[in-house]
Amino acid sequence: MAGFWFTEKQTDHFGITMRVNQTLHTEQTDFQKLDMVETEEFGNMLLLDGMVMTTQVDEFVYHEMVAHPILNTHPNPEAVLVVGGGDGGVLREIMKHDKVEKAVLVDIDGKVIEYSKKYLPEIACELDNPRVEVKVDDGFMHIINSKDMYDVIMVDSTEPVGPAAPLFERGFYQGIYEALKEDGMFVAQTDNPWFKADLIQKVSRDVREIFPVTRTYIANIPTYPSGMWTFTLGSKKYDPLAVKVEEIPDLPTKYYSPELHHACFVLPKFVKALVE
Ligand code: PUT
Repeated sequence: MAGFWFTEKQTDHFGITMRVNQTLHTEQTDFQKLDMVETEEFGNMLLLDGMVMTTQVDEFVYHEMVAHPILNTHPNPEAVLVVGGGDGGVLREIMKHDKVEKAVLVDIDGKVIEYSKKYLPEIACELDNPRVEVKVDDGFMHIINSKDMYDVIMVDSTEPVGPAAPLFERGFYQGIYEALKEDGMFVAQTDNPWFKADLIQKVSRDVREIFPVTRTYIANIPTYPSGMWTFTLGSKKYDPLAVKVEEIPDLPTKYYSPELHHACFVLPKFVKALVE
């Protein structure tokens, strides 16, 4: 039988394995190893440095959950920045919000954008929207050089290794604070509580020291390590838990809903213990 079994090692002793039918593209970019493969169970899948970034089948969970909780909390998210996110999935969700006048996406690796457009077209479909500006650049430097510019910043990075490692440092969150307007807010993907508990604890502490409102929420993403994924939100003013359910628009989504807007912040006790 053609194809092979791919394993993403999530710790030295544990991994997730799935059947790959064929490799569609593979290359070492200037920043990371990029593989686009066709899987049996999850459709086309983007791997960076051997880690699952997105798949056609479960991508909606992650992309919706980065974009909608924050955009349905900020009352006027006109200027939005996405750091990373070159596959375009978060942007696709952002474009569902009419209040967003301009979304800037800064990804360090143009190859991610190029091959997502080719092999993940339903994820990358809004990258050429006229309300979107795509920059192939260093997101960290973009943040450091932006002051008082954005209403909302979303950090859609890889895991905290390789080019993404600086995006989990306290200095980066301080830079985000300064890049935001006076009532701005940000959200970052912050990995999983089973194998990255220390990271979540540290990020939550750092963000809490900088932002008056800090919240952690979770989503279930089957192809990510452990399946349970966290997001950390920092806000200068608005609290996602203060938003009334009946005021949240029912967008065309498959995971996020007005009810889930609140429910996703209810954490299992062992996760809650990490962020308090
Ligand atoms: N940006 C997606 C996060 C990757 C998790 N493997």
